[in-house]
Order: sequence, then structure tokens, then C-alpha cells
Amino acid sequence: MKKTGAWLVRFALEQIGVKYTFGIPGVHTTEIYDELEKSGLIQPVLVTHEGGGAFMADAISRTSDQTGTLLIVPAAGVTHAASGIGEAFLDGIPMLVISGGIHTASGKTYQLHEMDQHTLLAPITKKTYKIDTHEQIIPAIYEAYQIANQGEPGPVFVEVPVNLQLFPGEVSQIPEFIAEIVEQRLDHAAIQEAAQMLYAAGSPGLFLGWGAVDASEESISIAEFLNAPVATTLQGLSSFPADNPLHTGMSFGPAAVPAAENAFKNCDCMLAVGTRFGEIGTASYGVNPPANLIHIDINKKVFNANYPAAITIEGDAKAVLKELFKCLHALGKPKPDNDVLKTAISRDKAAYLDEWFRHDSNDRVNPARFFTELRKQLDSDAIVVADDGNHTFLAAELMPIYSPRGFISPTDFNCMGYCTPAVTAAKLVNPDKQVVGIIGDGAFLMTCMETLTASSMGLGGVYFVFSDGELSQISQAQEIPYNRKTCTVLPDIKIKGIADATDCEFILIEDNTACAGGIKRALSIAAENRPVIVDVKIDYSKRTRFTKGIVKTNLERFSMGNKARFISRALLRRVI
Ligand SMILES: Cc1ncc(C[n+]2csc(CCOP(=O)(O)OP(=O)(O)O)c2C)c(N)n1
Ligand SMILES: [Mg+2]
Repeated sequence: MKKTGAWLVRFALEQIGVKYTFGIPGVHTTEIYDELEKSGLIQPVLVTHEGGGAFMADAISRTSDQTGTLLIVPAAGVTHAASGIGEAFLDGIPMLVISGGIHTASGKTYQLHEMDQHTLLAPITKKTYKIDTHEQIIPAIYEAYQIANQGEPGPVFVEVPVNLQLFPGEVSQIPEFIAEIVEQRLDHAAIQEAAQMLYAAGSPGLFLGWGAVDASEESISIAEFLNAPVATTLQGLSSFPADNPLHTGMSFGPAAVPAAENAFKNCDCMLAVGTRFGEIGTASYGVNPPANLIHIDINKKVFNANYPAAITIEGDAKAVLKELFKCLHALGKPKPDNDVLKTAISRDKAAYLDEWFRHDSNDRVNPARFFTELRKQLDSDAIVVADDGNHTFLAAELMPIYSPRGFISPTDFNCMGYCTPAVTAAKLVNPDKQVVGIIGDGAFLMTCMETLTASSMGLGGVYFVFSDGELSQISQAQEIPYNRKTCTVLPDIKIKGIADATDCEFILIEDNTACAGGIKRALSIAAENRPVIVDVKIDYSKRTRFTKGIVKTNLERFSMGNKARFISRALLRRVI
């Protein structure tokens, strides 16, 4: 039978359950876009920039069971989208990237949008496909979808040349999609050994990354059985509920919140799940896990990469932890819960919060007051999205997260501009949940136009812009060594003007007294499906534990000579 390539793409995307595609059409994709217009199952979403589109596809994958999908033009669309594809790749997020391709039978070169997209995308995708025939389209898309979701998830790219899309070609069959079930083989001996090591430990602890996000029930059972404290990475913040008394907070080393730092001081056996011990997750490799490190991950490449592990277990976190809990149970009674640990955790958390409350924010919004009020008003299953900057670490330290996948942020690729599009997309696939973004003013400038996508689609996300007038995470890092802020002070921005331009509601929160009312109004407007941009005049004069911790860790690592050079330059600049 004969089918156009565009029809085959649509059929395949419908089969794998794609509900939305993100992108901007061009001459190399209009045929597919026209097909999607006919689809009752897929809605193509027009974005304002493919970079935003890629962050939107990423957020779909992080906050729903769908695989975020891009439909973009070759070259210019792909390079724009590359930031979001890179973020998904380094953060282990499934994504399907479909682009058009240049005409493969015209006999011409120097075509519009002609470039080798595969070489560009190879380092930030799990696999790329260049389609040559109509027959390949459906199987390639099915395979791309499976690869994106199997093992450690990530983006997969498929290029469909425009001539195949436009013109009918012969296909021998139109196969339906049948998901391939990959049989899990668990390493029972290693799991048994891990259970014994944990059970014998005097002070075990859990460290959870994003890879453990769908295994929080199992993590809770194990933590409670062992009466062990639980810390998370930044990306894994939602892997363990912050209202569980064993939850300590982000990280466990010198850049950790005090509850975690103290609870892990004597940790003699660590169960690390779904984390690569990457630079952000370890606060610049400032953590010091015990020799008895048990590392569980779906990707065996992460084992022993940065920290040696005593036991490594390759596999899906949920399946391995289920089995581990069974083994622990078989070893004996749960460890006694004498409340000492839990009391210390809650005392440390309260003291840290109090330290923030007592900080004088000088007529601006105190971050702890803001997040405490936000937590009070949000539902427990609300989704909090962060961007990358000082605001991210403030959120991580001061905003308790209660539900799995209830916090997402661009972590290892660390790409600013993530939050605004991600809020829009997370709201699209979670219409019944509150979705709020915490966005630095610098990051907001990069992708704020995706609030237009929200207003045009009637999506009530709340965009809290932390207006401090600086690229603060960097300007803070410049302060001591350079004593000047080269290129990190932002020009004056009228956030309200952006809200007007994109047809969003606007709220100003100028000081602590405006927090409760401003947040309440924002959430109630959003509940009516109207996006709201909130200009929060935040106070950044108090540093996070994370920032203080990484500065210390990095400085300590400098050689004596370099330390002296940096310190003398800093002193000299202060004198001059
Ligand atoms: C695309 C990109 N460019 C630059 C950086 C470097 N960077 C990391 S955090 C940061 C500051 C972000 O400023 P803002 O969005 O205002 O957040 P704040 O730190 O002030 O909360 C910068 C410039 C980055 N991570 N990503
Ligand atoms: Mg800022």
C-alpha cells in the first residue's frame, strides 16, 4: 500500500500515545503539522522558541506518564532546541525529537536548513535516526520511543526528509505498537549482601536522586525499618516526602542543610539510589560517603565513577528496593525508633528556618517567609518548578516538597530558561494540580514568552519571578574573589510589561506583608485557568548553605599558590 511519510509519522505518534507535540512549523514539517491537525489524539502546540519547546517536552516527561515530543524544523529548529535536548540528556529524561530533513532526491545541495544534525546531536541524544524510506518511518519511531524510555531515559532524534513526508511511498505493513516488556533480572546475591550491610550498620543513611523518584513508597519502608535519615540530591528533592520525620533535606556534606549535615555525620553505611554523584548532586564533590556505600542505579556506568562503592546493584530502583526491603525484613526486627534521630532532625530544621526568619530582609521579601507561606497555601500534590540560580537552592532548602515528581529543575546541564516553559507544559498535562514556577529574573528573560503559550491555551500556571536585579548565583560567586560584578547586574526590567504583552495577570509582592495576600490571589486566578506572573522583590542578602558550602569546598581544593593568588587579588581590589 502507499502512504505519505507525514501520515506514517502521525500514525506512529498516535500509537505510542503522544498527546502533544511542541515546535514551530517550517517548510520541512508543514505536511506533518497538517496531518496532526486531522488527528483527534494529538495536539500540536505552537511555541515561541524551540528552546522553550524542548523544555516543555522535558517537563511533560518529568510530570506525566507521556514522553515529551518535539516536532521541529531541521537545523535552525534543532539548534534552538539543543539546550533543552541537552538538559533532558544529562538529567535522564525521555524525549522524542522529530525534525524534518532536507530533500533527499532533488540532486541539489546548499539547501535551506542543510546541516549534519546527527553529528550535532550525537553527544546529547541516546540515538539518532535518519529515515531513508517510507517503510522505515513507523519502526524507527517505535524504536526511538522505546530507547528513550529504557534503561536510563534520554532523548532520541528522528529526521524525516521532507520529500518522504510529502509524497506517498510503498509500505508493506502498518504495524501497531506493542510495548516491549524488558524482563528485569535482579542481582539477588548483591541485594542480600546490601541488606546485611545495612542491617549491621550502626548509623545507616539513604541518599536519593531522581532515579528513585518513583520508588518513594519503598524508600519510606526501608528508611523506617532502619530508622535511618534520608537526604536527597537537588534533582531528587521529590523522591522522599519532606513531611516524613526521617527526611533531612538536600545533600549530606558541608553544603547540606543542617538537619542533613548532622544526621549524616556518623553515617557508616549509605544506600544511594538513582544518583550519579554528579557535581551538583555532591555540591562540587564536597560530600564524603562512607566506605560502606551501596549504590543502586539503572545505569551501571555511574558506579565507582566518582565515589567507590562497596556494593553496586544495577536495576530499576523500585524493583531493587522492593527486594531489598524483603531481605531486610527477613533479617530481623525493625531497628528501634527511639525518637532521638527524629527529634534532632525536626529541631535542626526548625532552627535553620528560624535563622532565616530572623534575617533582616530590609523591606524586601524574606525567602523563608515567602516559601513558608507558599507551602501553607499549596496543595500537597502541587508541582513546583525551579530554574537555575540562587532561587533554585533557596527553594531546595526552604520549600518542603511532599509528592513524587512534585519538584523539577534543570540540574546537570544546568540550563537557565527552563522554568517558564516547563510550568506551562506541566500545567498542560496536570490540569488538576497547582503548578508554580520559581524563576530568577535573568532566567525569566530567556524564555518568558512561553507565558504567551500559557495564556493562549488557557493554562493557569503561576510564575513567581524572583526579582533581585542580578544573575545572583554568579554575582555572589564574583563577590569575594573579584570584588566586582562583571556582566551580572541586569538592566531594569518592567516585569509587568511582560505580563501585559503576553496577556497574563500580574501581581507585585514587594515585601513580607504582601506575601500571604499575593500568593493567595495568584493561586485563585490560576485556578480560573489564567496564567499569573508575580514579581517578587526578593532579598538575596543571606547565602544558602549550598552556596557557602561549594565556595568553601572549591577554595580548599586550590593549591597553596593559587589560593594565595586569589586571596591577594581580592585583598588588593578591596584596598584599591
Ligand atoms: C544558559 C545558561 N547561561 C548561563 C548560565 C550560568 N548561570 C548559572 S546561574 C546564573 C544566574 C541566574 O540568574 P537569575 O536567573 O536571575 O537567578 P538568580 O541566581 O538571581 O536567582 C547564571 C548566569 C547557565 N547556567 N545557563
Ligand atoms: Mg536574579
